[in-house]
Amino acid sequence: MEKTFVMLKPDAVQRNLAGEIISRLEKRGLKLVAIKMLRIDNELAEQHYGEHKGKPFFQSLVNFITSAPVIAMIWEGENAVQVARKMMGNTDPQKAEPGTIRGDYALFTGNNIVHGSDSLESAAREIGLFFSPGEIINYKKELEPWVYGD
Ligand code: D4T
Repeated sequence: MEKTFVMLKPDAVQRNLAGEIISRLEKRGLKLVAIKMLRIDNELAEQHYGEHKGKPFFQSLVNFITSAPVIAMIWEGENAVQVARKMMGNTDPQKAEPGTIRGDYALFTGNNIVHGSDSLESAAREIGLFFSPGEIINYKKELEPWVYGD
């Protein structure tokens, strides 16, 4: 089953939105297989956002993501990468549809409360950056047939 990396950014934690966002992903039927709170340091921030190095918003992005704790997670499910991205909505919350996480809880691109991997390759890279294999829990949930059918 596909795995995706999701991170609740510092603004989500500070604004008490962590439970709400986790609840949405859970209720959709995705399965949480790893979770940790951490304070990202500069080195990890630069690795995670390496593709944006050199862009005008890079430094503010690094400053923001290192400013307070985040919650890093791995969610598993069929087509989990695209399903989670769609639930998050447009990177710019003002363009995100109501009903999406950003469309319901954010107003500014720099503070868009949540990150989700944009491809299977990014998911594998980001999972490797934030988690060791032993931190990923392989388990069964009895409701899976109710989510996916038999
Ligand atoms: P992340 O990676 O945080 O899930 O965001 P997206 O995948 O939706 O969008 P992205 O990689 O293009 O941007 C990464 C991160 O940079 C911030 N950002 C982005 C910003 O502050 N100003 C900008 O102009 C852009 C494009 C927001 C998300």
